[in-house]
Amino acid sequence: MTSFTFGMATVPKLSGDNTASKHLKSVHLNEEVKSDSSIVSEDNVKSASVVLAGLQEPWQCMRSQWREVLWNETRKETLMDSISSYKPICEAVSEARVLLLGPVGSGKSSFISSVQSVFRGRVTNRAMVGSSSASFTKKLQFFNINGQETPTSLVLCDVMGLGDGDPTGLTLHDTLAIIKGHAPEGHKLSPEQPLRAETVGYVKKPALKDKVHCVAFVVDASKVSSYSKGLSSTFQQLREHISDLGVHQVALLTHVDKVCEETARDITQVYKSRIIQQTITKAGALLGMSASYIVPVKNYSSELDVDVNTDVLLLSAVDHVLQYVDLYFQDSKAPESKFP
Ligand SMILES: Nc1nc2c(ncn2[C@@H]2O[C@H](COP(=O)(O)OP(=O)(O)O)[C@@H](O)[C@H]2O)c(=O)[nH]1
Ligand SMILES: [Mg+2]
Repeated sequence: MTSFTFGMATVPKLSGDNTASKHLKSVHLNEEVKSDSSIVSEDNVKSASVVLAGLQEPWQCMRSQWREVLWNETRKETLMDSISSYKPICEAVSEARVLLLGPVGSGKSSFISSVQSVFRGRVTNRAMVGSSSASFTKKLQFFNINGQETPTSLVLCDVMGLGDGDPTGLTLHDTLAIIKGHAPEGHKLSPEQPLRAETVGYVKKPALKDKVHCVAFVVDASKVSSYSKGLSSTFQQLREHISDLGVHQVALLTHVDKVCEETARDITQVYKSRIIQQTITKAGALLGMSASYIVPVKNYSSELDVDVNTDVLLLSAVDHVLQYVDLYFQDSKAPESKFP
């Protein structure tokens, strides 16, 4: 069984505006620059603008957020209510299944635990979070996100990391089998034993409820520039196949606290941080995806207590994912649905 060492693939162009690049053109000089008398000559301001446009500037923070997020308890409650009351628009489906895909250590299991923690009001480690370079999660695990009182209709699916040439990683064949709904919960994934009709528990004729309704790619912001070319072609090839199945894809950019000190200190700075904006653009290139599909996330890793702003960012990511889940259900309801 081959792992993810595929050749370059052409990726279907997805629509959506590139918010990041739009905003890059409208940066203002910040206070720090204006107050520095060695810089404020007309020529220097001009050249500073050029440097800004080219993004090689040293100024880290913008004055206003390039995506509008309200950071307060009310916003958190609103998001929690909307996620708790979320129901798939297809009657035949009671739960929305979202598959998290990404390299080992990108923060897939941590994201699941973090979302669980938000609803529990304390940091828990439910999905197995690992620190080794090998995949901790070998089984296909479904995590039902519990709301404040009752379970939500959201199920996050955790699997081992993508192969990227690693023979122990998840294969394209198994990834697609999971998305098509053939894999039973708890199935132990192994590149030597690909999922097939003879596999115990194999779902021969998956219904809509058995399938994955949205894929969320998970990438580590601190590694976006160092991920291999092979991983990029793996992503792009995967995206092509997943798009053929009619499944929408988004991406979560984790570890944002590791790339921007300001954001590590205060998560509400995340949409003001130029470094994070640039990293989102880079992640878009890595994934072959417009920046508008990518949201930054800071998972709970070493914290003992939840924090309202981190909660808002995590819940906003879930809300973002659910929008694309809904699109899938809308597509599947359309009379001219071309679902395989
Ligand atoms: N600082 C920081 N650490 C993170 C974040 N997300 C995950 N981690 C850490 O990264 C490591 C790998 O995370 P894990 O969830 O096991 O990755 P997985 O292999 O994709 O499931 C763990 O030590 C986590 O605590 C994050 O957003 N920020
Ligand atoms: Mg994991």
